[in-house]
Amino acid sequence: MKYAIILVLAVAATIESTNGCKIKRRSEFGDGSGDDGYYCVCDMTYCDEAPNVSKTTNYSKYFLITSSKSGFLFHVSNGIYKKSKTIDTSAPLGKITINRKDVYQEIYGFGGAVTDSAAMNIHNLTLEVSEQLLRSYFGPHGINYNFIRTPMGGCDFSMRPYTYAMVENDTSLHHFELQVEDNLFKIPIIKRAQKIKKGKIKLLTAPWSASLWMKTKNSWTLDAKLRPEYRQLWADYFVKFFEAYRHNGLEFWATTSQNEPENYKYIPVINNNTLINAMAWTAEEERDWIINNLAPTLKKNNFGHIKIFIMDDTRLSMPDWPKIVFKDKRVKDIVSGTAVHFYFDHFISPSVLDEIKELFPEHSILYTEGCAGVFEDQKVILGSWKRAELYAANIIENMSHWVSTWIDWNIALDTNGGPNWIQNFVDSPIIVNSTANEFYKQPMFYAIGHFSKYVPPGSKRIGIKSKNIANMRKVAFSTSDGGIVLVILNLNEEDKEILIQDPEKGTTKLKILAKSLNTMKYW
Ligand SMILES: *[C@@H]1O[C@H](CO)[C@@H](O)[C@H](O)[C@H]1NC(C)=O
Ligand SMILES: *[C@@H]1O[C@H](CO)[C@@H](O)[C@H](O)[C@H]1NC(C)=O
Ligand SMILES: *[C@@H]1O[C@H](CO)[C@@H](O)[C@H](O)[C@H]1NC(C)=O
Ligand SMILES: *[C@@H]1O[C@H](CO)[C@@H](O)[C@H](O)[C@H]1NC(C)=O
Ligand SMILES: *[C@@H]1O[C@H](CO)[C@@H](O)[C@H](O)[C@H]1NC(C)=O
Ligand SMILES: *[C@@H]1O[C@H](CO)[C@@H](O)[C@H](O)[C@H]1NC(C)=O
Ligand SMILES: CC(=O)N[C@H]1CO[C@H](CO)[C@@H](O)[C@@H]1O
Repeated sequence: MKYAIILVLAVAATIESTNGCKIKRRSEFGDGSGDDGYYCVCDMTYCDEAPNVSKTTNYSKYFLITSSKSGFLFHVSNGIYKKSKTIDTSAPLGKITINRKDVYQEIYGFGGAVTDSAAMNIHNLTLEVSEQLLRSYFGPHGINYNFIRTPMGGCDFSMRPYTYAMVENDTSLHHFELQVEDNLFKIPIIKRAQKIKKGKIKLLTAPWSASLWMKTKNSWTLDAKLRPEYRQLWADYFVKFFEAYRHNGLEFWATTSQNEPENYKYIPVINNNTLINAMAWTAEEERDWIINNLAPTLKKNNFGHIKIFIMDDTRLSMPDWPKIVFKDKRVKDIVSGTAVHFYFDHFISPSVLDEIKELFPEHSILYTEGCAGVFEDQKVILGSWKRAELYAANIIENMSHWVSTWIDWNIALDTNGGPNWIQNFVDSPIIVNSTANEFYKQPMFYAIGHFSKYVPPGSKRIGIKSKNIANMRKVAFSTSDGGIVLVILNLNEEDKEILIQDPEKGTTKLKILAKSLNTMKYW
């Protein structure tokens, strides 16, 4: 794979918007891929909001929020459920039936990552515009994010590789210190987000690599491991990190023990030159380190409440990794669950998630990282509807297989999809153009919002049955604000009429636009 910087040259035309924002269209002449769509420009003067729908006294009424390749962005309409007899169900229409009695996993929420790069990009906007950006994710008129993942030290989305223990052989961690990336960028951005969200954001972290002197090879990347003699020191390092963030007023909800411990196996298959920050572990090593070092050390230092998740890697590591860890009875009260990344999902059937959930029902499954543009030459594509479909299909499919949380990668990147010290550029739901002091809400932003805004934390996935709905994806929830949400993704090039049936409400006929994502919500 080439990691070339490819600027988006598509000619953008401003058109009338459906939600008040200045929207631009990716030109048909872009790259001939037909991957057309619209994105919204937010600047000093204007930024669109995610519409709030709330309970009405009208028992039959539902709201339908629609975004589409044809230019709808969170467009709200409504309709009413009718008693079945009054609807002509003779035509061979597709049909989706809600089954409220079939109750599955709890949804903990949605979020994204505040990497060094994301925080620097946001910081590069004026205070006013950057506040709009943060409100778009975390504000009452935004898409209701309640998770932030932030790396413990440097990752590829940093300007340089680093840790908090750069002084060689500092085995007492006497010189441990947060860096300029934390102090000037990540901590202020996370605190502003917390303020907007009134402290309700759950923070997660993971290290990408230990200091070079702690590793078996003098290398930031791939198969270099933690030296066995530094296992306790590495647990102490986690405590130092949590103490330093606590000192800055930030508490963590969870940690994983390592980001992508198996990426030494697959990164070389994609790109032999990638120096991605990494540290290799086996499942057995990770399990024993958590039991012997991390968990007792956190407990002893008043961080025992921080949840520990394992793996934090792609499904290529499943089902073996969680099996090896969870079969050991000692982890039962120590490890909360498995963290999964969405790259390579297409290689392995989602049934591995069902298998793990069946074997170990007490351990939850979180999606902790995913993004578009990893495998394509063109990193940032403004207005790509295909990438909105990728996100929506992924959330729908994964939540249908027991996933409780869906956390995006960088919450904001620049127009190249960076910065990234190894030029491993990718796309993001929000692209910042600091030269113009504006940012662009991509179709991916609306795609996540169709779930995160309308399915609040504490909701549960419920069952649905369907027939005759080829090329449509769907998932339903019973929401913690007392409602029902049905999300439907239409991948077809044509509009579709389908019947929606909820035995408690009746039946309604919906017109689902070609290439659209729809959230139906009612109480
Ligand atoms: C959205 O609606 C809910 C009630 O359903 C309400 O609690 C909340 O304050 C509303 N948010 C805004 C921004 O109006
Ligand atoms: C419920 O709302 C629908 C659509 O707005 C309307 O046609 C209907 O009369 C309303 N029913 C009641 C009882 O208000
Ligand atoms: C921030 O803006 C400055 C000046 O426009 C630019 O040189 C720098 O690369 C930007 N930083 C990031 C992280 O984009
Ligand atoms: C650190 O320890 C290693 C192994 O004992 C040693 O080879 C190296 O010279 C030490 N480095 C410093 C700067 O003391
Ligand atoms: C990486 O190097 C290995 C060994 O030389 C080779 O087999 C593989 O095809 C290379 N992968 C790529 C993507 O170039
Ligand atoms: C960023 O803004 C500058 C200045 O307005 C503009 O020339 C450039 O085309 C913008 N970049 C993108 C990708 O829209
Ligand atoms: C575990 C799981 O269901 N993964 C799915 C996530 O979504 C992608 C994209 O739709 C699928 O390819 C995966 O199978």
